Order: sequence, then structure tokens, then C-alpha cells
Amino acid sequence: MRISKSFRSAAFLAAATTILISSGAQASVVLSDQILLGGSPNYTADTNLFPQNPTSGTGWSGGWTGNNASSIKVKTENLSMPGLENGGGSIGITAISANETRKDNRSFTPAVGQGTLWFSSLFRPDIIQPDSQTMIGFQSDAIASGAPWVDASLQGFAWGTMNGNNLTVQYQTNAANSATAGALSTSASAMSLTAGVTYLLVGKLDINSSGADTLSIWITTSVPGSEVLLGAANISINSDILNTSADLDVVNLWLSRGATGNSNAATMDALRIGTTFADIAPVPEPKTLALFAAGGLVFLAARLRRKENCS
Ligand SMILES: [Ca+2]
Ligand SMILES: [Ca+2]
Ligand SMILES: [Ca+2]
Repeated sequence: MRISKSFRSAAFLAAATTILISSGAQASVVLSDQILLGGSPNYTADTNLFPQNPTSGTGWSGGWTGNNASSIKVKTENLSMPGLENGGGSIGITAISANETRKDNRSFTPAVGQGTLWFSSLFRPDIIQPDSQTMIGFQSDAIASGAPWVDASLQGFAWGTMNGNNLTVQYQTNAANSATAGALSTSASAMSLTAGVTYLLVGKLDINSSGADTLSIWITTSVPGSEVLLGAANISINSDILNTSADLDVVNLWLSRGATGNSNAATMDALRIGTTFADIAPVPEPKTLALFAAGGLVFLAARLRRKENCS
């Protein structure tokens, strides 16, 4: 009887530890949104992204705002990638007329401005044109009304396609110097994206509050199992992306089309920010394992009870 009790205590401890471990792995998630569908608290499909304000994501503060004008919508289609936790639908950016722009943004809290940050998003260019841009920004502010994408006040960075097929990152170059801040730079990867292919974009930002920060970007078509398996970065940037007084707390979605050519279109999904690689590439397996472990403990407890009843 005494042994059974201690065994049950051990089983309870193990179960508690399992729960602690699984919740501890999520503790450093800053932002996570899979675009889950079904209406409040989730997104409503086939409807403009702005002014939706679902509470199913993690980290958001308030709803989407912007000027999507029916060109940025929630779609029922999910951008799935084997091994990446992502359900529900996605965000679709559809074509616009010449010389037009669309932008939607949403704030997250708390703002983050120090240490190491990881970012990821699923990105599928649906139409790629030479004079059009579809970008996702992780930045200090929303794009001001009427302002162009390259707004001097924006710190942080953005990724997507800009005037061509190559994955492009645009970033603040001199955040700490108020006299020259705003000279946003563009860095195009040598890797060309193919329309219709779903990419996982991964970013790692090492913030140096007194100078140049380091930003590494990876472009993959499958989920890397670990930080080590990411290999060499596709784009490496050393620049003062974020200064001491600015924090990242806004996600900006952006579509523009120039006077020539035609319009880009793109699908975006699974927006994530965290402080570890595991935060931005969560795999469904550990959850299943935890469930199995919990199931095993229930089975063990039942067996112990049976044993007690028999003795
Ligand atoms: Ca999704
Ligand atoms: Ca801000
Ligand atoms: Ca800095």
C-alpha cells in the first residue's frame, strides 16, 4: 500500500513535470498566429483582414488595421509544410492596379528590443512581377498613412519579393543616428523564388543596443529540425537595424505596384516571433509525445489501482 502511494506520487510528479516541460518550451514565444478559422475568437474566412481582431493568436495587441481595400483577405486555404505546426487558413494578397499600394498592420506586446530574436513566416509568391512588392515587416511602427514602404521612421526589417523573383530583405541601416536614420537598405538574396512554391522564411536578429546588429535570413522549403540544420544563411546583414530607444512591436504587410508591369500576389501564413529557434519552428510531434506520456501515466495509475484492489 505504501509503495503504491509513493508510486502514484511519482506518477503525478512525472505528469506535472511533463506539463511543465511542454509549457516551458512555449514560454518565450512573443508572437504566433496560424490564422485559425471559424469566427470569434478565430478569423473569418473570405473577409478582409482589416478590421478583424481575433484573439486566437498569441501576443497580439488589438486588431488589424490598414487600407486593405479588399486586396488583403483571410483565405480558407492553409499554407501547410510537413512538420510545422500550422492549421486554419492563411492571408491572401491579391493584385492591385498600377501605382497603387495596400498595407495592413497589427501590433504585438510586449515590444522587444534586446537579446536574440527569431522570426518565421510561411510565404508563397503567387504572382511575381518586376515592378511590384509583397513584403512582411517586423518593425518599430506601422507604416504612416500615405507614406511609402521605405519610411525613415521605421526600424527593423521586412522580407518578401521586391521587383523580381529574388527573396529580398529591406532593413534600417543607421537606427541610432537620428540625423541619418531612415536610409533603408535592400539586400536581395541570390536565391530566386518560384511562384506557387511555399517557403519558410527564418530570421535571427542579434540585437546590439549600442551599434550594429546581426541579421541572418534562411529560405527553406522544408522545416529544419534544429538551428544547426539551418546551415549557412542565405542573407547575412550587419547593420544598426534597431537602436536603444526603439522596440519591435508591429507586423506590417505591404503590397505595391509600379507604373509599369503588373501586380504581385502572395499568400502568407504562420507568423511567429520568439527568443529561441524552437519558438518559431514548433513541430507537432512533441505534443503527441506528451499526450502519449500522459496516456501511459493514466494506464500505469489504472494498473496500480487494480493491483491495490486485488491485494
Ligand atoms: Ca494557417
Ligand atoms: Ca512601436
Ligand atoms: Ca543596434
